[in-house]
Parts: sequence; structure tokens; C-alpha cells
Amino acid sequence: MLNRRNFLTAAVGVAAATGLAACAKEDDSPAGSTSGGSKALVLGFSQVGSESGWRSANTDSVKSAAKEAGYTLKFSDAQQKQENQISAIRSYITQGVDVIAFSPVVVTGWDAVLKEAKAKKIPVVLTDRSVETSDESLFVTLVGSDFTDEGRRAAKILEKVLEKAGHKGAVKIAQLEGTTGAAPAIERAKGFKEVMEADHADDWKIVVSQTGDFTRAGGKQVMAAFLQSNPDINVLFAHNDDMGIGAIQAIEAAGKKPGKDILIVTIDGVKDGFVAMSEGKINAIVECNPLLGPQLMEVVQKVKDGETVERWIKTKEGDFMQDQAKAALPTRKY
Ligand code: GZL
Repeated sequence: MLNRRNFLTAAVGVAAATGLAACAKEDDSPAGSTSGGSKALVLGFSQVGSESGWRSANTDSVKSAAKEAGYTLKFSDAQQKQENQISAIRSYITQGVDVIAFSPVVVTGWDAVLKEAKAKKIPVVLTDRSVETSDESLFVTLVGSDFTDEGRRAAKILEKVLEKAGHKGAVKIAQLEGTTGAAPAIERAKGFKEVMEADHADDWKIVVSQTGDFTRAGGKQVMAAFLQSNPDINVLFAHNDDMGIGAIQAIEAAGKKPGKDILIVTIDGVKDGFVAMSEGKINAIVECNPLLGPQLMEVVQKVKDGETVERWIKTKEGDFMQDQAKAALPTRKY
């Protein structure tokens, strides 16, 4: 898995794939025209699924940026199943696309299919999430956020939320984790724990933690169970807005006030998260920018042209307290 130390500046060049684009496939964006009559770049993209508002915005960004760039986009939605992503990548290899890009649903289990792409000289670009592999040559770069830093930022902004709420006494935290085995789930939990253990070992405690699979339904269901087993929870850290929004429904059903009885910090910054924050139900949001499309297309062209690219191209993102929500809402792009 990528982390700040190993990959910040390692630059990797790749031979441009010369595979010919095969015949059309479902969900192809129209072939764009390119200067000099050369064939439009063909990009095979395997998306995690459509589990959250973040994911929908990410898909829109990839599709619109590919269209803007004049690329032929072959797009597949894996419905959060790794086997679907592997078969989509295999299909792109068979079709001889120029570049393969994907957001890996979990970090392990990719070496075999990525070796097949390498054997056919098709470069692979990771977007959003990373993979664990001992063979660095299996992908060229990651275009995405630093999830461990997002976890640290969530803990740091929780300090401000507690202070603003005038919280006194023990901080009993429920954690709604993302998809088990997914990079954002692993790394956000790690970053949050790092700050908690370093700066709040005596008064913060994660009393319960379980995956809600990044979905609203998952967040609601698991939070309801949390409230049964740990009625004295006074903070919720949710790895994404959608699980936080689902949890709000469970908190209200239990007769408690989200944002007051239970302070809530989430990650993503989708519009519905900002709406909940403007209603006082979420106390702070750590942004994770899904609008990776333009950066991805830029990198894809460079990779096809055999140019050297950075090993990790990080997205820029901010953090928002509740009193910033109303002003920020009109300009939120996702
Ligand atoms: C993060 C992304 C996560 C979002 C969730 O980059 O992988 O997946 O935080 C989404 O909303 O489901």
C-alpha cells in the first residue's frame, strides 16, 4: 500500500502500450477525435460500485473528464465485488486498451491480473484507492487522497468539536468503518488511532467499531446495534458521510439528538453531508475529493506517451466545521 515515505517522489516511466483498441464494448463513451487523425486513446476503467454519494460523484468526474479529453472510455461498475473488477480488467486486456485505470475495492488479491496486464504491456493507473503488492512495477501511479492523513485530520477536528461543544468527561467513541479490507477503511482507522493514542490516551476510547460498508443502510443498521450495546456513546466517527447520514436516522429513532447528544465527525464532504451539517446533525467533515477525473485523464495521456509520472498524485482537500456548512453549500461541486 502506498504511503508518504515510500512513494512520494519515485518517478516511474512506462513504455507506451501499443495495443490496438478492440471493437466497441458496453458503456463506451463515443470515440473522441484526436489531432492528426490518430485513434482516440482507449481507457478501460473499473469502478468499485455506486455505494455512496462520493462514488457517484467520482464516476461522473471520470466519465465527463474522459469525454472532455476525447478518449474512448470503457467503464464497468463492479457492485463492490473484487471478482467483477478482475473480470473487467481481464476484458480490457483482451480488448487491448491503451491504459487500464481502476479503484481497487480492497487492497489485496490483485497481483495475478496486474501481471497479465503487464505481460501485454498495458500500463495500469490506480485511482482513489491503492493496493498492497510487493511488485511496484504492477502499477504506474496512484491518483488519490492520503487516507491515513484523513484519519488524523478527523481526530484533530474532533478536538475542536469537543471544545466547541464544551464537552466534559470521557469521550466514548463509536467508529463506523468503511468496507472491510479497503484502503480508506484501513488507513482512516489507522490515522485516527495514531492521534488518539498520542494525544488523548487518557480520555478518548473507541468503545465499539464495525463496518457499515460505506453505505447509508449499513450505517443505520450498525449504529442502531451500537446504541443497544453502548447507550453511553457520545461521539461517532464515521469513515464516510453516507454511513454518518444512516447513523443519524438510528440516533433519532433512539430518541437522541445527533450533533448534540452524540457529536459526529465524518469524511467525504458530499452535498448531503453538508446539508446534515447545516442542520446541526453533523459537527465536522473532513473532505475527500472525488473529482479525480481531470487529474486522471492528464496522467493517462502521459502514461500512454511513456512520460515519467509521480508515483502518487495527491488530491487537494479541506476540513469543515459546522458553522462553515451554510456558506460552503452553494459552491459544493459534488
Ligand atoms: C475514498 C473512497 C471511499 C469514500 C466512500 O476515496 O474510496 O469510498 O470515502 C466511498 O464514500 O464509498
